[in-house]
Amino acid sequence: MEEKLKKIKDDTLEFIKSTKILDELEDIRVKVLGRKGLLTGVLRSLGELEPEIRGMVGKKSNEIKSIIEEALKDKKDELSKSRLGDVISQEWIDVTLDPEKSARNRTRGYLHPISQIQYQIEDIFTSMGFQILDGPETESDYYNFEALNIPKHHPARDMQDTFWTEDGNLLRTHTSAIQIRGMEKMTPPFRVIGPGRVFRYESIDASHENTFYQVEGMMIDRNISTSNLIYIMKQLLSEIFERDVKVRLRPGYFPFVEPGFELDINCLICGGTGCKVCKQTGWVELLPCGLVHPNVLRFGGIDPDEWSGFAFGLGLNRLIMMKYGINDIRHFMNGDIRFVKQF
Ligand code: FA5
Repeated sequence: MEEKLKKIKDDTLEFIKSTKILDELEDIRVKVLGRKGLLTGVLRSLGELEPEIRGMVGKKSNEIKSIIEEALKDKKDELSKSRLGDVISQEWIDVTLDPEKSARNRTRGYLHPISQIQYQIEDIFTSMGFQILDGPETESDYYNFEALNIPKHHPARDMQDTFWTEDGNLLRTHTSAIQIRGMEKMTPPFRVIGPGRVFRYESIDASHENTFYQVEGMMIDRNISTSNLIYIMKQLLSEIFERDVKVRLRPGYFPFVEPGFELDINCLICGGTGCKVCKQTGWVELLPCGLVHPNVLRFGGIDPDEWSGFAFGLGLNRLIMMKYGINDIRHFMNGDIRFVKQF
């Protein structure tokens, strides 16, 4: 019996020493100390033993039970600690890090309101089947003026004061330059928008910048009329402002559209009573537009007898000013992070 007890003890301690798996400790506990375990069996059979060895076997069994329990506890502590170490070193998310104190929380960036509105407009138009085009900020005279029906020495060139480069190119004065590039690439029918930054050699005031943002839009198809234009413009404004806004359409002159319109919005800063943003008129020019001039279609390689279209040029800075009640356009470019953080 003594030998049997020694074997139970040695085998169990050897197993506990060698295992690296936490769950196996429970298995061996059940196998040796459980209700039907090896050592429990010995203790249960004490009554069948000769009285002279019964005391010795009982005492020895209880000693072995204590030794095994102790060894199980020590091994369990050891494996638990090393498992935590493994988890911490393998997992890249430290769930114990305090988010309030973490550097990541403090250095979070913000999308500029112009980017936000541009992405929103892109979503609105792509959901209506428009594709997004890009174009260069440094443009040629051809794409910015000539192909838009503004030949050299045409008085309409004075409508947009221009930054010229020494090699005869220019900083694009409007995103309409993207129109011709689009027509050259696409086969009608098509719908495109071209968002981007534009530059004008202008004096700055509450509603004029020398660097600002526009989104150009163009739809070419058979039998496009002013009704198509008005429908799309209304759709755009109702989604942007999420409420009814008062707009007016009045004749406007742009050499690249015929007829041309100015779509003005009732000033949301002063409610139409007059302020420095609307220059006391109660209205803000927001969205010039019109039906594409046949000459412009020809420049783009499109037959005006078969195809027609509308185009518009939306000023993004003024749109955001109206949406959020910002009373000075200079906030967009002054780099003050407190302004950007509000959106
Ligand atoms: C144009 O730039 C035309 N290319 C728009 C167009 C496209 C007309 C297609 C017809 C068909 P305009 O110069 O009005 O038009 O500028 C368009 C918009 O840009 C204005 O309504 C206004 O919202 C904005 N904008 C113009 N000048 C400035 C400026 N200096 N500062 C800030 N926003 C401006």
